[in-house]
Amino acid sequence: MTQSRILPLLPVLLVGLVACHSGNTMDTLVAHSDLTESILAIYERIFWWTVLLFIGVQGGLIYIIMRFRARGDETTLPEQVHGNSQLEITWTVLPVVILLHIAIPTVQFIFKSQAAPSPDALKVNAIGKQWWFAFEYPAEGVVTANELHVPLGRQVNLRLQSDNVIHSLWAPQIFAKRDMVPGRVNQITFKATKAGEYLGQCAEYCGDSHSLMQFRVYVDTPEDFAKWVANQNSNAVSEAVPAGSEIVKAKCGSCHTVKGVTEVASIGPNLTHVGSRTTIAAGILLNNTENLKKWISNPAGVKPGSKMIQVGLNPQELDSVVSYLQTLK
Ligand code: HEC
Ligand SMILES: [Cu+2]
Repeated sequence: MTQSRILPLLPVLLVGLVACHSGNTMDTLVAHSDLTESILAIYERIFWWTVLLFIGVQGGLIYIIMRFRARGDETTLPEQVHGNSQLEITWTVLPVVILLHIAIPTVQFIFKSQAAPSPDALKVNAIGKQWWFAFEYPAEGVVTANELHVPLGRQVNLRLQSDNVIHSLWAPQIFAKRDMVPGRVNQITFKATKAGEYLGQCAEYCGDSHSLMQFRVYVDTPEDFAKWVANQNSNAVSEAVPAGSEIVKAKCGSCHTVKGVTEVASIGPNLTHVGSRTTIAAGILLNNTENLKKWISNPAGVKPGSKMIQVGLNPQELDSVVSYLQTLK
């Protein structure tokens, strides 16, 4: 529905066309939550008023140019008129009506978007780090990174925080941009309306690797979400690669948590179920053997300024660490 109303706009939005292609899950002209659908509806309303005004103003201009142009050998000025109450009232009242037509739904939406979440909303703490996102589900006891799973059709209340600089969480099709400010908790509440995988990006400059600070939102069916939570809740302790497990405990545990193996540490992403994620390093690398090796052997080579240090590992140690991490499903 929304897409079919948007389609006729596309030829006009040439610039947008260059940047977007179908399947781009950061396309702001596609909405998949109650929140983004409301925003898009207001955007469309403003867009069509703008089109109408453009046609009106340009049409009037062309009419006046044709109607009042000098004809033949005319040399005298036409009759000079000062003031026209009818016209003046029209061009005052009409903009007021248009602005009200935009302002009323906008203000209504602002109040709606600030309303308290319903008691059964899923609560998630979203914490901006340099340069990744931690997602904590207090009631479910789940801690993960860069991949936010939410159930389809249930209200989600994100509590946005930061313990360093200001970040901004933005997944254009699922929720609006909102800042993560140190020392306060901002909230955003939404209900996703279509299952799928959506891209997000930090939208507030936050240092060297700001542009490499991405995340994904997975809108799961309620059954898939329950399965995901159950899996995340289990300890993924794996006996398969003991050498890897030892190294992670000794050399990575000061920054990373692997539940049941290391102490709790939150300088880096929780690795308890790192093997179940599709990407690593805040959405910029696919989670595969080659990329895990590339990342662990030289984090700053992948992300300038990375807060993960280069841990000296020989090739054999690297192999066993990577094999071990891959068993942590
Ligand atoms: C000084 C703290 C520190 C140490 C020590 C450290 N890391 Fe990290 N690690 C980080 C930080 C911070 C990130 C997030 C970097 C980013 O995405 O910008 C990270 C990210 C990762 C990721 C990507 C996880 C994801 O879901 O995106 C993996 C895998 C990883 N580290 C493995 C290791 C391993 C294996 C070791 C030990 C050999 C190790 N780290 C040691 C701080 C550390
Ligand atoms: Cu950021």
